[in-house]
Amino acid sequence: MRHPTLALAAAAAALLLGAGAAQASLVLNGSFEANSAGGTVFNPGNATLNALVPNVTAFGARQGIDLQTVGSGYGLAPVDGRWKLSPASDLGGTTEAFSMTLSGPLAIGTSYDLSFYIERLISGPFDGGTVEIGLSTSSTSFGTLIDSATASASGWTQRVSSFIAPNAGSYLTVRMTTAKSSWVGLDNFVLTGGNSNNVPEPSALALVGLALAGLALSRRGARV
Ligand SMILES: [Ca+2]
Repeated sequence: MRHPTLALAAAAAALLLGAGAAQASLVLNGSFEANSAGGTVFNPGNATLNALVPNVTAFGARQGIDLQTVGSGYGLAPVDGRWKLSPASDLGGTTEAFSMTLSGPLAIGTSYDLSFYIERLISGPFDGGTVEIGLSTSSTSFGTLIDSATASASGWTQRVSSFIAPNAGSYLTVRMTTAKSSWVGLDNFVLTGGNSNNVPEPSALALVGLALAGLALSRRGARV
């Protein structure tokens, strides 16, 4: 690169990109890989599931969120690791719901990025459906709606969204809607942002500013 200010700007941009990529997810067990199950567990009661999967708390009125592993017979293999969770709901009736513990409370009014995978599962009248995502200060209540996703295609679909934290929640929550009899696979919840790691270093920002200023000056000079 011939222009020194351009090289400086490129270096600063690389620093910024590097800072973003290094972030760890705030969800403690969002891929459900930490668990003490020996194999797929269909229709466990909430207490049973909660004892099997740390940092996951089932709390819906309908109980039976499946913990599925490779070869369960329903849907594809988990998209990340060997385990996925599969909540269901009854048309117009009760729903399964769970929360995932975060590494700490989110900062109200701050932007966060969420990614997860949803899979359409079919068994009798239970066919795909819509999940709602919430942020809650309690492990056993849904809290405030921040996102939703529908499993309408076959296979896994990645859902990516951003939200402004509506409360200082320490729990990411999931519940099925009851517009139809629903059953989905879920995996790899990743939540980033909101902390100092996500804010560009002042020195990096200053580098970008200096580089841009230098570039503007050199361009102005070139025209004379
Ligand atoms: Ca997984």
